[in-house]
Amino acid sequence: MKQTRQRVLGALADGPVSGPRLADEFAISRAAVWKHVEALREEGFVIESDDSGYRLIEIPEMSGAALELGLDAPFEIEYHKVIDSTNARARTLAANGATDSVVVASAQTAGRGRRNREWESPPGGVYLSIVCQPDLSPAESPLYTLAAAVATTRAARETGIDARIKWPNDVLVVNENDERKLAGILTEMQGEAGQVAWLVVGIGVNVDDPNIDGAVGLRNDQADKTEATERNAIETRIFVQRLLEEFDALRNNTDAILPAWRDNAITLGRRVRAQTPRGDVIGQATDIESPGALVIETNDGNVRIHAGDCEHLHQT
Ligand code: BT5
Repeated sequence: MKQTRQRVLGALADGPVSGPRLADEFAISRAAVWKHVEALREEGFVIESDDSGYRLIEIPEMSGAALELGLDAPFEIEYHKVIDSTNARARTLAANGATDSVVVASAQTAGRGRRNREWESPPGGVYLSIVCQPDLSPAESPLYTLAAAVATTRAARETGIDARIKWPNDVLVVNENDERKLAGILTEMQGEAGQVAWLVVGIGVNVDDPNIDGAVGLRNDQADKTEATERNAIETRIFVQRLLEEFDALRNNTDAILPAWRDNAITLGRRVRAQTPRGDVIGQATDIESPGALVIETNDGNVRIHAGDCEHLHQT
């Protein structure tokens, strides 16, 4: 049902097409065609009909079908205007056997960060969780967090902003000495006996000014007004599609993840303080090693940090 609707939408996007032709092409009744068109209209698509047939006039900014339209990655997308947490919903889907599903929402009422921290999720943001069943051991799963950070950074940079990755799971916009958080990533998984059963990669991206200390939105970094006006035209639908396409490409080419991460990271070369369960480590961040360890050069030699929070320090 959903697949046929998506194919009807694809045919509409390719040009005006008559009801009988759609019925023929997809071997369904004309009444079924009409029902699909009505359902798409309800989802926000503007579809006109006249003697020559149906004509797609407008695509909604956000909807499951709109996000799947023209998407060059094999994800099935479920869209919610508001949800408690896309990660919570994605975990339920994953536990029921789903894979390559993505839950997208424009607002969350109970968005989560790492270690039970809150992720503020006002309306107009992009909150999404990707469910997958990768052929990885649980220890390798940080690679997917890195891939998500690269994908988010690349999609954000395509909108014209200077996004950079901060280890391990933040995407920042950097202006002179000011770093603000554009996006955060929360990866959750279940696995045993050396194999991940499912993995959920949750990505929260600020779009409009979130009005949160230290945060920035895709549409509101402190660039000059003309650029900012252009940025207002950023289509969140295209941004989400580009993010998912980049993520899909990286998970299918895992050797490319670390080099791409190095290219987009701002943490490397910086003096950092990493807070770990075993105490703080201070030094110069020099590299990232598979599956996601930050290498810090300290007075006592190189230390590898596998998880924790990281603070960029001013150079001394
Ligand atoms: C993260 O945690 O950065 C991971 C955030 C993941 C959110 C996504 S949204 C889709 C999916 N569904 C969910 O429920 N979660 C995921 P962490 O590194 O722990 O950073 C959390 C900290 O970031 C908070 O303690 C605040 O200081 C700050 N923060 C909260 N909301 C923010 C926002 N909207 N923008 C920037 N910073 C924020």
